[in-house]
Amino acid sequence: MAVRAAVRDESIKPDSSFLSDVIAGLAARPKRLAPKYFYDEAGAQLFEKITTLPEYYLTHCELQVLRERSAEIARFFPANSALVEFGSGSSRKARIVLSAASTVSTYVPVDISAEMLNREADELRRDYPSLNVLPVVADMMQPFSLPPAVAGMPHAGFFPGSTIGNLEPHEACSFLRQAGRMLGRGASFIIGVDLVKDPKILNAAYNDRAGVTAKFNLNLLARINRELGGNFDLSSFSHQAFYNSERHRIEMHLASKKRQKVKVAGRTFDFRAGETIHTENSYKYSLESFAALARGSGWNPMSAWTDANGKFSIHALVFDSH
Ligand code: AVI
Repeated sequence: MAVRAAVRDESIKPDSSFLSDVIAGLAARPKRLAPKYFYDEAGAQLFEKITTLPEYYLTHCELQVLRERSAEIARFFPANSALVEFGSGSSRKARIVLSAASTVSTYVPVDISAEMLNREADELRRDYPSLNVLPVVADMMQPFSLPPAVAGMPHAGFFPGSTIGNLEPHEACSFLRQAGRMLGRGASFIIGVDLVKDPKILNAAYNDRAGVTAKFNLNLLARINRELGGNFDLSSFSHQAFYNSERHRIEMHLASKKRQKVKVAGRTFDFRAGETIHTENSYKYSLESFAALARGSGWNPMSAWTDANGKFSIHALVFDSH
């Protein structure tokens, strides 16, 4: 599952932050829930399905850019370097760049799911016998330590999928700074970023005809029912996703179809008809606005590539700050 440990936390126990975040989010005005809670097992499977949908161009386009530009991307990986992937999931995209980069001697996949990491690491060792694979179980949004074995090596980062778009721009900036401090001065960073485009294409990508994105969104309520003893009636909420052109983001919401009360962990929450829970933002950048964000976070934009239709971009950055 290539999802985005950025927005996933499988280690949640019902009595931990999931419960307190849900209670606080449903009590807030407007109501909100963090997108990292989408990714329980059912949510992760639904996301995998989303990446195969015809309307969800992001994955197809990013794979196209990675395949077409793998040789150019590989030039950003110095001799005997360590490639650190943030939220590695299935490492499907890393395989494309690793196959083109003989200079990478160590691959450090970072993910919150130990089980997936170890399984994928075994397969990578089998398929790339000369590659040293050193997985790290961590929440990549928090500072974490790299394996001591890569200490003296040049580092490069890899963060595909436009998961950076699920962060608020100020959070994306903190994430980039933190990654830069960890990877070190002179490190390169290859990042996938979805681009601003015709709202029709954006709206279709998050309102697919098969209804998978709607299921993915509603699964959050099902998860609250399963894990926190909630009594959400899923049929009385609907999926909403629309492009907010002022803020350059897709917003996802769950809208209450009627006036109703919902109980979670013994607490009651009132919904007005039409009231929504804001569940996700997915920011879209121009090549320039992402380069500006990178610059403001201590990174020097070096190259950017897009697919033939200019829908999705891959940026190469080099860390310039201390
Ligand atoms: C993981 N992330 C980049 C996806 C996105 O497009 O923002 C999550 C997603 N939400 C709805 N569809 C996909």
